[in-house]
Amino acid sequence: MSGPIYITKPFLPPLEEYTDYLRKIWDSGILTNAGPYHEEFEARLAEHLGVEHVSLVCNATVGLIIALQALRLQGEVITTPYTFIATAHSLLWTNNIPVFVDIDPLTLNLDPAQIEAAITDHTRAILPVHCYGKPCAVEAIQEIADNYNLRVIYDAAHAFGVRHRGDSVLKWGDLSVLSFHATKVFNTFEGGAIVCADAKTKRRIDKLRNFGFVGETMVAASGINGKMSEVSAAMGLLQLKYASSVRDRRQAIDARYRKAFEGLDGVECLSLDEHTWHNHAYFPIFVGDGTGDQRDALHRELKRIDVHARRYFYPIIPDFQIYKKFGAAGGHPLHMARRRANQVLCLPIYPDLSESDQDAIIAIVRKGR
Ligand code: T4K
Repeated sequence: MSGPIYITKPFLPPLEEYTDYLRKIWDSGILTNAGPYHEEFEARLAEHLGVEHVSLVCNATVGLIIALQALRLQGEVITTPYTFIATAHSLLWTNNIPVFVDIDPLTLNLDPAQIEAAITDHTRAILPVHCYGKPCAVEAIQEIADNYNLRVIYDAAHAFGVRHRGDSVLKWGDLSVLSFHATKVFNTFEGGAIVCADAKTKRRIDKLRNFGFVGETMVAASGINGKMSEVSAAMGLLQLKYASSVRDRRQAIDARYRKAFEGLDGVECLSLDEHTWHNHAYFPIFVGDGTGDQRDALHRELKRIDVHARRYFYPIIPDFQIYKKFGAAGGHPLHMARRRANQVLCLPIYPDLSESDQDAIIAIVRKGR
């Protein structure tokens, strides 16, 4: 084993290519505030993703906050308990009330039937997550939103490049928010983007990410500093160049893991959908009976050989002390989310994870499940 193996290792383009960008940034002296690389990256990204409008932001957490603010939401927002803490935090930052409903254990995403059962007179929106990049039940969620006049904001932090039935999954809902954090399939050190369908909404988002300024002397809303810098935008332009080869490498590792665990008792993989163009952002496996014991034992075994798999997402959000008071809609026990959180282990997956390191990981999983 070649040193510690983490869940991910960011893809870094050749340094010389990045220093060319840096030199130009140094020459121009424009470091941030919608500089030339920012503008170029925003346009090229919309084209790459096949969406109408993209607004770059400094990270997805701030992106979610801006998205909620852009839609002027205030009330109950139905969301998933099985996610990273940032999803729920964005609701508290915007004074919305998270209402947690259970997930579908096969997709790890919000269960549409549970969403509908949780709607009250105070519900204003749904905030689903395309967990691990697997698309939510977008058609069913849109139907519910239309029937009850709710807005939908997708936390698409994991869903860079994902296509559903031949088209970008980011076109669903009112807004989608991507993350370009260092640990993501596509990274700009820190960063993210909000995707929307119309120019008017994009203008509002762009205003909100720049303190709410309209021109030099007018402030139209209590916006935030959500801007992406030129060094991040330059990194994004370079990442675009390599996005396809990075995805191919991830797909190959996914296929190798999947084959190794096929038919193996006690290890479940997340299925691939025939209608989805996956980005292979994560490789979660589900181990044990849902008590957490077997999963934790395997987690420790992997650590013993310096492999640092992660329990994304354990514990579920309503089990964090600060979220206990919100709980689940109707006191629901959230059995599915809790069970999956006690079973999940995300294995390392990144472009230069060697085959011998993959084999070492596979051997431990096969032995220790
Ligand atoms: N919504 C969802 C569903 C999300 O998953 C996330 C973030 C967000 C919203 C918010 O997006 P951002 O605001 O971050 O754009 C990480 C990431 O910080 C976080 O972005 C991500 N989800 C979450 C799932 O994972 P940690 O605290 O577990 O990361 P950390 O620092 O332990 O890194 C994991 C491993 O990656 C390290 O052991 C080593 C490796 N690594 C990490 C970094 C930062 C590197 O090799 N290089 C690096 O630069 O949260």
